[in-house]
Amino acid sequence: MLKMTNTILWQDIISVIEKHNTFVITTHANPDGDALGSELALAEHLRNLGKKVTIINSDMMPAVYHFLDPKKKVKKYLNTKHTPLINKAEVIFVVDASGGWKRLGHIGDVLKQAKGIKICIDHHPDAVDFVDIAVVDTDSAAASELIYDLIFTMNGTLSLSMAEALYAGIITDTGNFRFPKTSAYTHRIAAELLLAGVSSLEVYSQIHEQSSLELIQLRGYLSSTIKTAADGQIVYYMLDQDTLRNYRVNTTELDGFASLGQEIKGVRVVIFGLEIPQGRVKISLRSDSTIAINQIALDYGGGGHAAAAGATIMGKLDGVTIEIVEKVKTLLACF
Ligand SMILES: [Mn+2]
Repeated sequence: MLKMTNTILWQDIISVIEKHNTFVITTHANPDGDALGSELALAEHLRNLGKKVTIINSDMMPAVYHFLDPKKKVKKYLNTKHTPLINKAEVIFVVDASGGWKRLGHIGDVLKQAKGIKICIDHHPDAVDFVDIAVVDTDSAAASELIYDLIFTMNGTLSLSMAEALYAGIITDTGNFRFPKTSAYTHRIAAELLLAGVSSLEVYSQIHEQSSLELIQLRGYLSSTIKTAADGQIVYYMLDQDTLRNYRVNTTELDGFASLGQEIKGVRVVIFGLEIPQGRVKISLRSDSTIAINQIALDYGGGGHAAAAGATIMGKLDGVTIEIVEKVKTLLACF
């Protein structure tokens, strides 16, 4: 049976929306398609209801998502400009993040102290109690599904731009409808979004077919460095800042590099180590869903889903990456 819209689930949030006028929407650090799609669709929905809405994030929007935001409604947090606005907001929405204020990047501390009613809408499995009202559904494939559900429950009108934002959110978080949380309900929502005018090819192309030649060549280089462990059940590879500079590629363009190893037959876990400034390594973990790798990420102060997780760790690129490979080896040995 298909999951049905749950009015009771949304009741508290709907009554807060009805009673207030100024809203701030934010999401996790390094926002992805689902984070941005959820923010943009929710913002437009609230504006349609006559509300004053500002979207403020700690980090910049990756260029591939600019097509969703031609009027540049998504702002990067600037202390002097946005702190008064955040303090004045009656309601603060946190979407696609429920792991606490730290997940939101440097804007988190400001939001934490703000007086407005705090609401969280998310689907991550490591939710903590940090807001006044939370709807966290770990069965949802994307936060965009939940935003769709809220808009639908409120009888909101779905414009083409809202539908595109939600569709972008769903395809990025489901890996184009292939990850395990992709449900019949996901496809039902997608159907509604297509009926609202979304072109699946156009959205896909905007997100996945905008690479520079250098990026593809870097992927070729990285592919040639892939190493295996545990009889090929684990693959791992790493990228340092010098190589990134040589290929003239930005850290923000590396979306999808973590799943590169998943295309190899027999691979259960992929570990991608990326050297980032200040002596840190960003570890991305992917699994084929037969094994949950988010606990390893959590142990290092990171988080994520069973099949896709990550953490930022102090240390040297090869040292940190090998350490994680060893952790995964141990984990695999237990299954
Ligand atoms: Mn998400």
